[in-house]
Amino acid sequence: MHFDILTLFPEMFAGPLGTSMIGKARERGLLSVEVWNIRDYALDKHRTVDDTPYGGGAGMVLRPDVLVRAIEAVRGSSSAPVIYLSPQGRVFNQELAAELARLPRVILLAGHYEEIDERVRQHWVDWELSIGDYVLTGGELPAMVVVDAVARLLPGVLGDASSLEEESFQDGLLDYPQYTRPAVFRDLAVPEVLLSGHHEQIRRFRLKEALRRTLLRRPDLLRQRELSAEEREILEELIQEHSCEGRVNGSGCNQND
Ligand code: 9WO
Repeated sequence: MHFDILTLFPEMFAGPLGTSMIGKARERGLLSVEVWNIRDYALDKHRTVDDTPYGGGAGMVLRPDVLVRAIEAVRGSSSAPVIYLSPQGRVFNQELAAELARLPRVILLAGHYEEIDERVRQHWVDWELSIGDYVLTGGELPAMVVVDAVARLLPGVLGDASSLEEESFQDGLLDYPQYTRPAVFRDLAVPEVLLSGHHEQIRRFRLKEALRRTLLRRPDLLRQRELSAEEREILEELIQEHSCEGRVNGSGCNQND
């Protein structure tokens, strides 16, 4: 898969996308990332990329001629979608990451501080994505978040095929708790079942703890997800244990209770 990133700050991307799993995956040719400087498409002597807003007011606006020159140069004749990172976009999630991972190429447009001219948004941007309900100084960090979330889904990137399989076992649930040696640390014991070697009991324990965390911390995720018969049975047990019936955001039914 290929990512093109259009930005005014190309140097921001070197570290995060050159290190660790993503850096290795790029070296191995499993994915490629090209970072383009929007300023290279400004043609005047001072390489101006922005201008004052029509109607007045604070801030500056990225010029449509410069942006569109950059977008068209990078896109060429490809049909890769242009994705603008903005707080006004659809909220990015795992499902969208999986959808993007099926595409051969995407173009990420990261603005910085100022907004883009609305005509570019309406006629050249295909998708507008937000990584969450907060405002940043620019779309660069969100662009890196999208690359990271999508890249780890590409075949071979995580190396260990079972990590994704494991994840899909509990797709849409929060992770179960993990423990490592020693079995007792400062009087705190690892749950007995994990030392037992009973694989079926361990599987059920993990499923129950994943469901417990999801019920207590993110009940909204349970409402979005289909549950198997076993999961529904375990959830009933949990609702009893925590007295959560009908008040999943009430006392005893929250994180840390
Ligand atoms: C800047 C500004 C200046 C004066 C008046 C109004 C203004 N609005 C903005 C503004 O919203 N700037 C954004 C900064 C423009 C797009 C790039 N920026 C950005 C992206 N901030 N936060 C994001 C972002 C993207 C995806 N998910 C979360 C946050």
